[in-house]
Amino acid sequence: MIPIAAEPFEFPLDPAHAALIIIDMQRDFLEPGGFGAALGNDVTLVQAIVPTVRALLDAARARGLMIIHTRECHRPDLSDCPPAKRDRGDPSLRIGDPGPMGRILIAGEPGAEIVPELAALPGEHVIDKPGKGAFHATSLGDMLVERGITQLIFAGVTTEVCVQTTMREANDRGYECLLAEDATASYFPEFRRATLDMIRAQGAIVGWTAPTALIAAALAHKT
Ligand code: C5J
Repeated sequence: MIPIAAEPFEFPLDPAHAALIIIDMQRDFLEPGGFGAALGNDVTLVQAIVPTVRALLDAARARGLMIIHTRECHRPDLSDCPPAKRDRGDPSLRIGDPGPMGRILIAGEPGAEIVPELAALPGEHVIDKPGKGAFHATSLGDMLVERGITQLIFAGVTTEVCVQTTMREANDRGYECLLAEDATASYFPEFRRATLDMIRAQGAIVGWTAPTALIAAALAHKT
């Protein structure tokens, strides 16, 4: 075990049983013209973490961790998109509508792709998920069990929506969850801060948080 000086207390990293999961670093959330922007958000806030997520990804790759990238997207016929999701609110573009990067949040369209700086390498896993949580209606749970994974390191967007939902799903399934504090972002900085606080509150009720530099240093540590 490699101790990481995490919050609210030390995280005992076990690299042989840890995976990195990068949530939804897609053009539709990070670039103008995508779903995030259609909801009225300033995408520069989430773009800013790309270099930090890349540093964490490089450290995990160097250590040989299992690496999982998720993409929130739907089938072209929208059969996996409940009307309650598509019809809610008043976005300038809804899921499935044509936009500057193709149809919004549709698998196979340019907007659903992961940004080039963080694109998956051969051997890394890419999970398309119709929900906010990555365990819902995907094979993620089976993949992790098959690999004997017990710890998940999280990065990605948005902190309070898909990252937090997936951490809670993982926590309920018995995984030890560590969120890289500076490798996650929200369109609402106060929501990011509140999510970090609620994750580590009450003795790590959902999991731990730590800066990317400490996680990367632990991953580089020779055991
Ligand atoms: C949202 C996500 N915010 N990836 N998706 O709708 O957090």
